[in-house]
Amino acid sequence: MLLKNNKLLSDYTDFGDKRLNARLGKICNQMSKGFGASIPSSSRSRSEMKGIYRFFKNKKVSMQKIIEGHREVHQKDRDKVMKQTLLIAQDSTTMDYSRKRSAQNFGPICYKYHRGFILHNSMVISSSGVPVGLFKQTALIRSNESLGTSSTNRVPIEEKESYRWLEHFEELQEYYTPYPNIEVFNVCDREADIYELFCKKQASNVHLIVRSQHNRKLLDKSKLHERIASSPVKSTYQIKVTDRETRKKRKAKVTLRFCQVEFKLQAPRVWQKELPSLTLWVLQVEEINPPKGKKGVKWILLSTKPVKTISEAKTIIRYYELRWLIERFHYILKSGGQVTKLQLKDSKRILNAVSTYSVSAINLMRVNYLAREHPELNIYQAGIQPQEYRILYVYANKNMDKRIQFKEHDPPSIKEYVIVIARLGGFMKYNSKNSVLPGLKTFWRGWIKYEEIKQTYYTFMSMN
Ligand SMILES: [Mn+2]
Repeated sequence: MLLKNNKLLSDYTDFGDKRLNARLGKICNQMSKGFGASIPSSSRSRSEMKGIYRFFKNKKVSMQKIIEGHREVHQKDRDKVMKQTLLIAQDSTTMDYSRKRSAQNFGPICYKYHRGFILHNSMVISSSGVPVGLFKQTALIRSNESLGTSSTNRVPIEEKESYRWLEHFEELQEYYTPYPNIEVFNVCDREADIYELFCKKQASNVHLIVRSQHNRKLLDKSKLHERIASSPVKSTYQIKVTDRETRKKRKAKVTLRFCQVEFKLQAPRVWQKELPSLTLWVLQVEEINPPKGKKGVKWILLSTKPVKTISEAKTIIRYYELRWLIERFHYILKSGGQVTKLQLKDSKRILNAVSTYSVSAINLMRVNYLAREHPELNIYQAGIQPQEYRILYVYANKNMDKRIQFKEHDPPSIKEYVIVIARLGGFMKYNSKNSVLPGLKTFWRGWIKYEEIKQTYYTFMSMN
């Protein structure tokens, strides 16, 4: 699957240089094989390693170009779809390079002596909860002087760090406006509760779902949070929530409230433009009787899409729940991909490497979540080549379990395929009937081993 995708990647990437385009595809393949390993140890030869370093330092290569190329791969059929809903989760994560060679080329993060950058991502997720790819990726490198001044409000939004949320939102409106058959929900956490962001909404097929942070004053002088809390409960139902610390899922019984609200930024300051008033829909889910010692779920969400029925409200809540996947992406990129261990010298090379690793990380996540959300899909439908599946199954049959049989005309489901890969990574809870799925980390460990096995197989084949 990765191979197939990466071949396509070079067809869509345009660095203005054909050889460079082809290199990106190759390098993404390379990175996914050694995902989590250093560049020298994932290279087969010195020249291959040097090739990667040269690619990262090439003037024509940039974070933007890499992600745009990748985006054209996963969005290539956008003019053919009849009707589709996409979620795009936006979020930031800090990348700490304090103890690395590149530290001086970055800026402060959190504290003065911590150095690195803020990575901001927009990640495309299918409405059934499968990661599709990245839409946009930007890096924010602070200047030394900026530290400690970010709390001041006395600058126009365009000069603020939080402008990144608006920038990503504007680009995705521009991108999807010509495709009215695709409905897009941009899903953000509390950090994005920015008045100016809501004012940017124009495209009728692109909506915002943002978790509310500020208890804003409404046009009728009441307050947003009190207003929603006092509106009638429309439904009581169960949702699945993931515990932040243990990452275990549990069922939560919640009440659901929603209503329409109108507000306007009170008396704009001199540095603010006169902004229009906003009509939004506010939703609240609140857990009834959370388990002892747990802080129950309570979300207040703002939606630019009208919410009139209970089922529309539940859909918005579900989309917000799926925002969790971007946190998983940041986790796998940092802890699995080990991108903060990179020992490249300058910041440009690091940023290019981060984007390349990001493409690999998201491909890996996609296979894993496809198995969770569409377990019955057969692997051919999921785009996996018979050859790849054959290598895996022959190996597993000989070394792990006699029951794992390769049957060309009776391909396994994506769920079984993911479990067999994860077993290479030490996943033990396996029986063919009622098995749980592996976590991302185990899957990723198995994936690396699987890549090695494939590599060995191809090497031997080429000798004959
Ligand atoms: Mn966040």
